[in-house]
Amino acid sequence: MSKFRYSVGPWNVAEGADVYGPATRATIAFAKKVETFKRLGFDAVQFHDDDAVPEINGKSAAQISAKAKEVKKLLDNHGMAAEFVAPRLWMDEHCIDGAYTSNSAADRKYAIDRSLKSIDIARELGCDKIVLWLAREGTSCAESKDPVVAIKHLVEAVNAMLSYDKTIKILIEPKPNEPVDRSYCGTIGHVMGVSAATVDPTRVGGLLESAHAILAGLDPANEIAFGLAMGKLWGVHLNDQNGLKFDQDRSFGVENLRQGFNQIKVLVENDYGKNGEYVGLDVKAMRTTKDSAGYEHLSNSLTIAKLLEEKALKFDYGFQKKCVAERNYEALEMYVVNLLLRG
Ligand code: XUL
Ligand code: MN
Repeated sequence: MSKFRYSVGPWNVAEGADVYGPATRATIAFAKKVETFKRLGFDAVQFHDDDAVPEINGKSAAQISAKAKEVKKLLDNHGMAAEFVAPRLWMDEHCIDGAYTSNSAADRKYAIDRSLKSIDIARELGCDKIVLWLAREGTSCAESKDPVVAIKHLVEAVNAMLSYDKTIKILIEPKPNEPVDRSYCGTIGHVMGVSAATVDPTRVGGLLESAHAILAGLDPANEIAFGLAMGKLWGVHLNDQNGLKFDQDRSFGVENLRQGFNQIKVLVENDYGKNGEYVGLDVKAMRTTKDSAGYEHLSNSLTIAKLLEEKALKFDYGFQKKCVAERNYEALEMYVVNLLLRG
C-alpha cells in the first residue's frame, strides 16, 4: 500500500509525434483518459489551462468558467481531483520570444492575463496550485535580452498572480534548457531565489522534474531534497532521462534505478504528501509504442515507484549508521545495490 497519492497529465498519453516524424498512435479523448487514469490507480489530474478549456483565447470569462465547471463535474464523476493548472504559454503566438520575459510589453501583458485565467480555471477545478514551466523564459541568442531586466519581469509576473488571488500557490518548474538554449530559472535553487524576491515567498515554491534536474547535470534526489529542506517542494514530476540530450520523459526508474530509488527514499523520509502534495508523473510513451500499449509507460512508472517505495521502507538505517561510523561507504553502496537487486 503506497503512502503517496499519484497524479498524471493528459499530455502523458499522446500520439507519439516528434520533431522528425508524425503521430504513430490514435488520439484518445480526454474523458477516456481520465477514466483510464482512475483505473490505473491515479488520484489526480494535472492540467494545462487549455487541457481544461480548449481554445482559451477566443473565450469570455463566463465561457471559461462554464467549460471548467464541466471538467470539474467529469473529475467528480470519476472520483478524481485536479492537482494544478499550468498556463501553456509556450504554444501561443504571443510568446514566440518568451512570455513573462518577452521583449514585447504587449506580449508580457498577454502572458500575465492568460496566467490569471489559469487561476480562474484552477478555482473552478477546486485546486489552489498554478505550475509555471518557464519554457521560453531565456534566450537562444544570448544578446537578444537584458537578462537582469528579464528576470525582474519574471518576478513581477509572479507578483501579479499573487496579488490577483490571495490564496493561490505558484509552483515554478525549473528546466535549464529546451526549448530555449539558456533558461533564466534552471534549477530548484533558482526557484528559491525567485520565490524570495516576490511579494509573498510563502506562496511561491517549486515542482521538481527528475529529467530537468538531470539535464542541468544535477542529481534529482538532491534537488528534491533542497526543495524539501526549504519547505517549498509542493510538486514533483518523476520520470527518467538518459544523460544530457533532449528532454526524454522516460518512464520513472528505467534509466537509473538507484537514482530513482534515492528520489523515492528522500520523499518517504520527509513524509512528502503530508500537506496534500501529489507524486506526479511526467512520462512519455516511446514513439514505437503501439496503441494497445499506450498507457504502459504510466502503469510501469507507477509499479516501479511503488516497488521503490517498498525498498525505501526496507532500508536498514542501523546498517547505514554502522557504515557511516566505520566510514565504509563501499559496504553501504554494495548494501544499496543488493537491496535493489536481491531485496
Ligand atoms: C516540459 C514539462 C511540462 C510541464 C508542464 O518539459 O515538463 O510538461 O511539466 O507544463
Ligand atoms: Mn514536467
